[in-house]
Amino acid sequence: SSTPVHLAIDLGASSGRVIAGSLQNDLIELAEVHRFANDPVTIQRSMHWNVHGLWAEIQQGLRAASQQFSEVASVGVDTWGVDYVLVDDHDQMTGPVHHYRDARTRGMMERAWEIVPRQEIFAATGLQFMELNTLYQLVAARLAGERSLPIADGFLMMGDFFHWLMTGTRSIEATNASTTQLLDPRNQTWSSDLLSRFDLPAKIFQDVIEPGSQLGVIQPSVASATGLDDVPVIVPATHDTASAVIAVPVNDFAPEHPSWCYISSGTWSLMGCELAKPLVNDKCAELNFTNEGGIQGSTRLLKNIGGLWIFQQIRKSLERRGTAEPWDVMVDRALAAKPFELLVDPDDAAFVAPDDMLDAIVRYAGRTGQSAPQSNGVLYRGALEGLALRYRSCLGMLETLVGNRIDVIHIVGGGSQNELLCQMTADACNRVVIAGPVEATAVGNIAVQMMGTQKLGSIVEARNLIRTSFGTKQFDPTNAAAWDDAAEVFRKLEQ
Ligand code: ADP
Ligand code: LRH
Repeated sequence: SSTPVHLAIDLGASSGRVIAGSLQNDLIELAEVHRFANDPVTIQRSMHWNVHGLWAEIQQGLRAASQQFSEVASVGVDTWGVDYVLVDDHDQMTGPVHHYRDARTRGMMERAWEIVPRQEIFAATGLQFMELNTLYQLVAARLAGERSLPIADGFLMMGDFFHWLMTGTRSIEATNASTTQLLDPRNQTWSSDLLSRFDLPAKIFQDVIEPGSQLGVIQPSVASATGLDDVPVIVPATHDTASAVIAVPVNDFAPEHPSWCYISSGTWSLMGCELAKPLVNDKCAELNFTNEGGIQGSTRLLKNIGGLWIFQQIRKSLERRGTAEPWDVMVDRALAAKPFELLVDPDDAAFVAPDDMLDAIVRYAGRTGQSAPQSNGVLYRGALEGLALRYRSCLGMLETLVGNRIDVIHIVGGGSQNELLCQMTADACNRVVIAGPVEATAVGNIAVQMMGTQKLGSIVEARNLIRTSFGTKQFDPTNAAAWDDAAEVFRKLEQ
């Protein structure tokens, strides 16, 4: 086609894709150009990302796009949060790229709090406490004396890293930088106090840039590998969750009294509200919610929930046993299974990185006084019901924090295709659920590229366009009462 396309490179924790987006008859049209798995690799006992493989896949996708479309207007990358790459003054990586599930951070929050008390870290950053945060990864690196840190000259987050490979220019984009727990959410500057007290080299953290800016163009070596000569790289909201939130199909932006919340549903479920400014108070700290950065200085007040990770890992376990089934078959079996036979708390520490998820769930059932699942249907259903019940708890906490009732839950991302989970969410939360778009992250990425090239004016305009461009599906609560009893049981399982 001859309409200019914008290319979103969207890397999730389970898969990556290159998606082309263009304006056709006043609607956004998407075309998936390339999709690939994103599987971690273990080197000795340490879990890493295969960044070389990802870069090869990205370039393959870019080449396919340059062959498929006559004009590529811009490119931008978004990825999962918290992970980083260190580079030296010779433009070489100084060490491996650790996966946030790598065991090196076990116990590191407690170690960090001995250096700077928990309340002070929260006051400085407004972030939820999770062992996987960049801060605890860097503390782990520092305490272990990892050599890659002192010789580093630059710190890049994953999206910044691929932008650097594409353009040769180093930058740190604001939304993903907000996941480090080292950035002040009120003015988007690095906390020099935290950096110095944790003895982290301040010089490697350059000032953050806002999404929407043009970083540069595809550099010659990459242009010859991909066929994308001189194509601008426009930095989107590089944190995948920030991009996904941009694509929530509502008609307002950062409302004062939010009547809707989102669940960005993939490997993780990120559930929260979009606010105009951070909410850094005691209640937020107590409920362990986070103030991550959104588009145009907005705040994503949210909580990380274990998400479809368990569902994905059940499938991996079954794959090893030669009995894995496709997602839709898993959902069908869960639908046919008896309700509330097994409840799995997605945030139980046992599920962060078990060697085998099936074994972990059987052990969990034993430990929590539940019977081990006797069929795959019960197993799948227990994972989904646990997730829906966790959403219910989280909704209650969110309403406490924002101080009003939330009427509608928007589910976006790959998990919005799981209609059983959407219905369970509506029932468990007793709220209307609106599902879609599925590729919200890529859509949000593309919308910011369109704003950066003056094709779209504002977030509200982008959202109106997104709403008309992509179908959504509504789920109304049906048997909320049945979930009240299950919620009682579930409350005892939550840690
Ligand atoms: P991430 O960005 O974290 O890699 P995605 O947003 O791509 O995750 O969502 C992946 C998840 O979407 C899968 O784990 C799976 O549970 C769910 N999913 C994908 N396709 C389907 C489908 N056809 N039916 C139900 N669920 C699906
Ligand atoms: C979702 C996500 C989430 C982070 C996690 C590491 O993909 O970016 O927002 O907390 O990955």
